[in-house]
Amino acid sequence: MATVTDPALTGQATAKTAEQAGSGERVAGAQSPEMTDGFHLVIDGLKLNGVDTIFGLPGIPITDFTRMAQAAGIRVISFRHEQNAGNAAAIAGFLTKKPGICLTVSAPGFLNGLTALANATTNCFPMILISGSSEREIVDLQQGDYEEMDQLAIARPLCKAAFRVLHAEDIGVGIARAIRAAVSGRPGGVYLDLPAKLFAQTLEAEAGRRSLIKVVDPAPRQLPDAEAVKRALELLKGAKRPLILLGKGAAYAQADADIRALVERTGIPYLPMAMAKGLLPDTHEQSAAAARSYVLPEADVVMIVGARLNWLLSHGKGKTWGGKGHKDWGGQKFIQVDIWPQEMDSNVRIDAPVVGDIGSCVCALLAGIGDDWARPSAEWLGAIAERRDKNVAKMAETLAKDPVPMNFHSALAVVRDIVRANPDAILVNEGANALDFTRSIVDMYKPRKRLDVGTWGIMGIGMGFSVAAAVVSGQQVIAIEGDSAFGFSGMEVETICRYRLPVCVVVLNNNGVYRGTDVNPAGGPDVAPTVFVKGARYEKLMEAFGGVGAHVTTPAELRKAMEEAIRSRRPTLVNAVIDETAGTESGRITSLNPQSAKKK
Ligand code: FYN
Ligand code: ADP
Repeated sequence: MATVTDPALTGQATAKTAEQAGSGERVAGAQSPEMTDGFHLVIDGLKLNGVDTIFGLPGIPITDFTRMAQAAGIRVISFRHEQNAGNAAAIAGFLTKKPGICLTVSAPGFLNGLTALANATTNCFPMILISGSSEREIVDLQQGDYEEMDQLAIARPLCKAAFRVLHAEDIGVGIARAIRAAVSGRPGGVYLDLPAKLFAQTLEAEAGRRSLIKVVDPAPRQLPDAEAVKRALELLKGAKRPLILLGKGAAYAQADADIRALVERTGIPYLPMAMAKGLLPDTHEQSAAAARSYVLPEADVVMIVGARLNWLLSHGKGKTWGGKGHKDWGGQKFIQVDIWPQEMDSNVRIDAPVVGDIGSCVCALLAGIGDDWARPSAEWLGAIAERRDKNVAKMAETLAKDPVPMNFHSALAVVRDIVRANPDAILVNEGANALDFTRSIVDMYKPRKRLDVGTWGIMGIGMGFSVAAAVVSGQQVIAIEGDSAFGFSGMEVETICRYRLPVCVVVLNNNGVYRGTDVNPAGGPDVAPTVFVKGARYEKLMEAFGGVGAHVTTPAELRKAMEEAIRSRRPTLVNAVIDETAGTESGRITSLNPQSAKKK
């Protein structure tokens, strides 16, 4: 426990008289008790609960806190924008199953961190946004305090839980509540509001020590009901065309061996969602990723493990699932394994809900799958293999081409080889075309190695995710960025250089949002809204901070630059010039763009 020696308490105190003794006041010459304060209680409370890293951005009222935290041995990673620090904390939570900590200043800093907090909650990533805030009594009277804002009220609708601590003796409870809320049940984002005055409040060190809580079993196992498991297995056993759908919840659960055993022991084909790729190697014979639009409508029983039937899965209905119309169900029977009971029936009927933590649920399911489990029919497996092989062959043909200028396929064919040669590297991926092409072209081989835009399709996670992935794993990070997406967090290349992180950023530069070919329909001097400066040299940004910059126009140059980056583990940015006509509007979700009924 860090103590503070308060001259006000030490010097003058000794002069007090006997009657003060009665009043609990110190007797003349008595040793003044050790004292602590809000700064140190927060630091000690976080350390007590295993927090070893804080992602943040110093400023009023938390700058001294960042210094003291660093002095106390917590790694403080400072960013250039709070949203990136928040994204870093969120993905650290996904990778470690411990809440990632983001620390911001009040009001605008808090708001900048809020997007990341809401994204973390949407993606079920455990993180805690800790923000300094202005004084309650002034805010509640709206008297115009410095950076005045009721942050607690603003954060509440955007996260899983939100708390404010007003008294130093409550800091321990505040931190404990935040940690338990972030990781228990369905993980998510939590906001912890610490008004500026709290940091300077003092408390006797012993009382401070006693007020801190080491959270016991923050994410308790949630065992599924045996009847539910039995019902699910019966449904799966009776399936003619079964399919297992693995989502990022399954990746988060860190039950890799059991999930692999569930797939391999049943012989059932599986479809990984983007951040579940690598739970089993994408080259696995049971992977149906390359036959996606065949297996979804054709499957008769689908077991969903840690995924939601949200927009990414067309809400479990419509043409994607063989439904006639947009809202028609496809007739599949669904088994859903999820820790969040309310996820069941969120879009279509779940015939066999299995509520519990994925580790316990898969374990219970495996216990019911004996060696006599009937594997799927050769007809079903054969039909999938036929579609998959056709798609794989088509892809291979496209990847073998070597067009000039380079396009997404010829550039990503290199990335595909690089990731195959470095399966422990973590791939961060964002953009529209840069995202969708990378997802289907670049195979993943190990769990939790692909980090992308997730449930919201959010742009801007690139550099925050890359910094956190390198910091918490020590592994090489490869960030495949669309040029527009990169712009959202590009300034953090300075942060990557400052901490000498092994991050290789590849900007797929096609001169604009989606592509660089739009023209200004009004014919004026301004470029079209989606078009950027032509021939931008993004690599210079990295060089500006002492990192390595590479400007490449061919697959061979790209391969050389990436191999050198991985060999040296130096911060590197590869500006990969891509054909500006390559790519489609919004990648593979063009249909989400509303069309004007008015004829051009
Ligand atoms: C997949 N495919 C492959 C492979 N993997 N072919 C060959 N080899 C391999 N390895 C095939 C797959 O079977 C599909 O073909 C096609 O490639 C696309 O597969 P994908 O990408 O998995 O599936 P699809 O249909 O695009 O999935 C819909 C989706 C996905 C919405 C889940 O597009 C998605 O996750 N999009 C995220 C979009 C986003 O968030 N963008 C950021 C905001 S953009 P067929 O089976 O023949 O169909 C801001 O503007
Ligand atoms: P994807 O985007 O890959 O489809 P989603 O983020 O939509 O995945 O879904 C993840 C689901 O996994 C959420 O419904 C969440 O409640 C669930 N989940 C997350 N962690 C666990 C866990 N440890 N045990 C059980 N379910 C989990």
